[in-house]
Amino acid sequence: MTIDVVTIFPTMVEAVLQAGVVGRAIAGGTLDVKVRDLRDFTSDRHRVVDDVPYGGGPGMVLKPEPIFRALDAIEAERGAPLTVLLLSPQGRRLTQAWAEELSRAAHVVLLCGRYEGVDERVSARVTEEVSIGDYVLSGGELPALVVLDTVARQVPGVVGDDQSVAEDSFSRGLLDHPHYTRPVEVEGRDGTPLRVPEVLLSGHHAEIRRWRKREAVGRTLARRPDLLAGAALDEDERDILRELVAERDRGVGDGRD
Ligand code: 4HQ
Repeated sequence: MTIDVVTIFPTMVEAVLQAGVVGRAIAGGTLDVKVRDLRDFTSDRHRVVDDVPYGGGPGMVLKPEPIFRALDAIEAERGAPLTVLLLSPQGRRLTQAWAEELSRAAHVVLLCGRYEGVDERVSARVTEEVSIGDYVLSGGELPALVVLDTVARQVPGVVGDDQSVAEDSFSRGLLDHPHYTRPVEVEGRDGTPLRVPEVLLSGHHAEIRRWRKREAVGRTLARRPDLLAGAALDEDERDILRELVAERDRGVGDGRD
């Protein structure tokens, strides 16, 4: 998969892309990321990318022509119409399901805005606007990196173990179960022993699987009940959910708070 990122902060984007799983996928050629400096597509001596808003008001707006020239250059290189994703709080909210869909594309362009936003006429070249959530950031670079990371993880070969990606809790619409590692006991703030749940030390793999399902379903019911409507639960998980809901409705505590 190839991802073009158009930004006025190419070094910021490149720095993040060096690290971790995505960095390795780029170094190994599984993923091709091209970071394009929007200023390279200006035509004036000062490489100006922004201007004051028509109608007045605070802040600056990204000019359309450098963006058009950048997209023209990418399109000429690809020799095909582009899928252009503009990062914007006005966009469609990014979900795991959408990220999985995007990962099946051969190519996408991530267009990062800055300042108050992008001249509206750029929308003529935008396939879809993407929001990563209802909060305001200083620019589209961090959202673009979020989209890139979650899409890249779904590309075969990017994460070492394809099975772990497929089984990722969010792919199934559930929160994850708790994780523990050594040592088996650590000391809490007031000296209370904090132990790993006994079942995980038992070596009973069927019991461990059941415990993890119960934890995942229980946490989802307690913290994100909205997810359950769209979750792909297996038969065990559906049974567990029915039990937990019945307990909740009878007012039985589960020790979660
Ligand atoms: N911004 N999800 C403002 C975001 C954002 C978000 C990107 C800040 C665009 C102009 N993008 N610029 N939240 O806050 O995607």
